[in-house]
Amino acid sequence: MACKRGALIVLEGVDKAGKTTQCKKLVQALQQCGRPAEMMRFPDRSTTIGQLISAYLEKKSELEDHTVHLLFSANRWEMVPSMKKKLEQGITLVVDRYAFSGAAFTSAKPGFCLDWCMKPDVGLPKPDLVMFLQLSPSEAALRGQFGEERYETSVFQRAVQQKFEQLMKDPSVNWQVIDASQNIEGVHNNIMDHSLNAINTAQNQLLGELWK
Ligand code: 2DT
Ligand code: MG
Repeated sequence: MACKRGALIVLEGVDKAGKTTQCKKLVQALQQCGRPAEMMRFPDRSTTIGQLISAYLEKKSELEDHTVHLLFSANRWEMVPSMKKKLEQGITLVVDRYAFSGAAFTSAKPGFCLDWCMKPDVGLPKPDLVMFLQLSPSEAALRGQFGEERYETSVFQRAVQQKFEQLMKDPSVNWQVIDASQNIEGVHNNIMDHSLNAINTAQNQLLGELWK
């Protein structure tokens, strides 16, 4: 390796846990201490596939449930070449949602099993660290109303939370549960500690393949 690779760091969690805020703060803090870092998010609504997904989430279109699941996965796969390139260049990627949201959200729908939902994402770049921002449904409710998009109801979010809990039992993934009920700085400090550890460890390891 010409230079040490960057780490693939993912933030997951239910709505209102603060994923996006924390991803932004993490990228800034890493850059400030001289570690190249960039933020990504899934779904990436900017691509052709991402626009189909975005219209579906905004309830401007209907898509069959298996179909939209595969589109979410395709939206990750289409980014893989650029992700690998950046990691090889030594850039740490901080990702707002990944395959875990994919499996948790679809498997929370009736008629889907977690195993089927994981399959399309098998072999994606494996995150060096996945932080789950843990927030109870009652604390999430205190942070305000859900939005207008599809899936933004407390009943569905509770089902999603249960699926995440099943996914977190997988010891092949480096899960860290973060208490998201603390203040923004407290959560950030926690996330920064885990991230610096992951960056140091990743430097000496090959990038893995998810769920393989
Ligand atoms: P944002 O509000 O973070 O833009 O998410 N989702 C996300 C899925 O159902 N499958 C996936 O693979 C991913 C990445 C979670 C938009 C919504 O899309 C859901 C919330
Ligand atoms: Mg949202």
